[in-house]
Amino acid sequence: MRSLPLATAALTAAAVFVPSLPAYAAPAVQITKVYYDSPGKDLRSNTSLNGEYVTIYNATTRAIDLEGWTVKDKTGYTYTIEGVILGAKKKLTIRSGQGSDGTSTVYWGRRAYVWNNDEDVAYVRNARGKLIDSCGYDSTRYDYKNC
Ligand SMILES: [Ca+2]
Ligand SMILES: [Ca+2]
Repeated sequence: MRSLPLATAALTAAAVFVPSLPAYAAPAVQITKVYYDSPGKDLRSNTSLNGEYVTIYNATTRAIDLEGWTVKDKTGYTYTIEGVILGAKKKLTIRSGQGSDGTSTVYWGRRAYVWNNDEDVAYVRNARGKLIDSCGYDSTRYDYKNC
């Protein structure tokens, strides 16, 4: 039997495989908002730092254990989620400053901003480091981005 050239074989495999996938698979956990320019002057007060946040959303109908998941910016600042099981259709807000973690809000604990006012990208990865969702922006005309 004549073997197909490699490229053709790969193309054939892809042609068979792709149609079986949904046209668009929405991430199980989605970044819904990055509030990157906190209200008022950016004087690094804890209130101002906490005015900066990213919100993620469990789009599924089951709870997801976010232990070990990370939120990262373009520079590489990383927040690792601990002790949060996000209920079905629930949101978790990660504020940049310091505070007491709750079920719907957790604190990065930084004394400096994470999300650049001009442009940045938020990445959410699961505990195994797989990229689950990202949200980028590049405008100073707005203070936040709905993803
Ligand atoms: Ca500001
Ligand atoms: Ca940044």
